[in-house]
Amino acid sequence: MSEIIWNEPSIRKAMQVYFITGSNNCLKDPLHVLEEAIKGGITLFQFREKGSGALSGDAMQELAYEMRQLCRRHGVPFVVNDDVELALAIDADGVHVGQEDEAAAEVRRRIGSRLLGVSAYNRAEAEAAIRCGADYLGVGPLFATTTKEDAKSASGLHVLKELRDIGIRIPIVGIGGITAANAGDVIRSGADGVSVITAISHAEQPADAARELLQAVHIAAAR
Ligand code: FQP
Ligand code: MG
Repeated sequence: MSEIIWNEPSIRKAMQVYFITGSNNCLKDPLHVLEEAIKGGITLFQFREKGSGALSGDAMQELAYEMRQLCRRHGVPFVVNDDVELALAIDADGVHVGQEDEAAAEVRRRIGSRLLGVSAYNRAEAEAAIRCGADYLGVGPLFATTTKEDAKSASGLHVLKELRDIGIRIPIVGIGGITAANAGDVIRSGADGVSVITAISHAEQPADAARELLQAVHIAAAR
């Protein structure tokens, strides 16, 4: 059984550098990329096996299980994208769902106290997600991204500011086109952390990329 007891400080901390990947996002062995990212200090991981060339069936499950074990060995919490069944089968620490996925309230019912993340593009989606029991919001795409084929257009950082201005306090991770160069702006606009695929998975040295992101988040959060 997933042994993590989530509370607001531990969720906020997990948001800092939230790495998402699947086999088709990686230029090298995805397990190697994840191991390097962990060495660099990622604070949360999401398994997202999706898009062209993605694994399915046993191969997908096997990779998910190996990644789950790697995260467990290193004390990095592990979240599954979209697939509640898979998350329960491999005892993930949480599930992330978007607006087109299984309803957040239903996911909450199925996963109990595991971490529940919900994507929000605007104020209405954010408020609905909170009502459904989300533990954190993934807000974006903030900047242009090519990773997700069906991504909406970039919202810009003002969405984060708006959510904080109307009094939303729940942990928020920014997503979409984030790099070490703009991560500080994301934090200063109100996010607790940054979520990335490409910035780490396509890096020459994923460990260095993760370290640079964490440093940018720390510096911005300290101001
Ligand atoms: N935010 C986050 C997180 N993770 C995600 N996977 C998404 C947003 C996007 O359902 P969704 O979720 O809109 O698209 P997809 O299932 O293709 O990823 F907050 F975790 F960073
Ligand atoms: Mg989804």
